[in-house]
Amino acid sequence: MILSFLLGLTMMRPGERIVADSDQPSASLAAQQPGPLKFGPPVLGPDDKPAFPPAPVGFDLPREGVPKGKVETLDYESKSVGTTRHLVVYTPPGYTKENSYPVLYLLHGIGGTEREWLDNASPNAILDNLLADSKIAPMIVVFPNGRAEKNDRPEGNIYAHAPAFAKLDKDLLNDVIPFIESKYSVKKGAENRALAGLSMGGGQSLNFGLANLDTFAWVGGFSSAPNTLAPEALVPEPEKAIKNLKLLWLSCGDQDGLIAISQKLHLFLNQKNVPHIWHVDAGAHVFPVWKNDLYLFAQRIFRP
Ligand code: FER
Repeated sequence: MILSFLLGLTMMRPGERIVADSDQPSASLAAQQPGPLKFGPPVLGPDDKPAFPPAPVGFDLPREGVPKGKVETLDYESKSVGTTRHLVVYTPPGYTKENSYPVLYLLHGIGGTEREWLDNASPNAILDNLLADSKIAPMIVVFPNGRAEKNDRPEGNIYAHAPAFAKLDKDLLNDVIPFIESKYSVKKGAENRALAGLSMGGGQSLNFGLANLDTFAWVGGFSSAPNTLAPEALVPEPEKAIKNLKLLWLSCGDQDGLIAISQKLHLFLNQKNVPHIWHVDAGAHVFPVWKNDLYLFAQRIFRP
């Protein structure tokens, strides 16, 4: 499903996500049920600009003559959730057990599932093309389901399931990663694991990545949602983050009302001298922004 989401904008564009606005007729319903927080229109400061030029046209389209990676859906037993769960895995073209690979764990948004990236962003084409152009390290990409509860489909009021997103760390650390590392030829150690995601998955990546610096050295939040912890809670020990992280990536669209969350973290990280990338793209809370983020982020992970 594509969740439409309008954040700080007055006009809806195709493919955009909506945030229910409590001034709308459904106000009484919204008052009783968990719903999105309201954010005003983005207020941009001097730092809020692109760190990199946008991806070239066609970066996300399958290119003739470019070897293609493999995408498969697998089931694993999750002890922490107590069910068999699905995840999607991309292995790069030429994947062989003779080699071993770093792994990017890439998380979806509040209305998505393990298929959201695949169904909306052609991440496999983006990665195949980057690899063919020698712009990324060959890597495995794992797309888990971010809703750590027995029924993990985006049904009913999707905001009511925010607490399940907050529990993904156990599933990720104790079930998903061991499963992937037993099944694929994977390089171990934090410097070979990246955690990134969009919106709700961006908040999860910052929350879990920064709390588990022994597990992940490359962390990225794309248009991170209100599930993102406060900066002081995310980075309680700046020295430790500075020492352990190889990349901390923050990005957001310049028309996305949620940008205030990332702006606040960016300013805190600057105050504490924690190196990071702050990339503000042109766009709202939409997949074109996240595709570009994946294109840029993938080129900066698993590098010396
Ligand atoms: C919220 C607004 C947006 C929220 C979550 C989101 C949990 C997530 C959006 C997305 O994943 O696209 O108030 O609260």
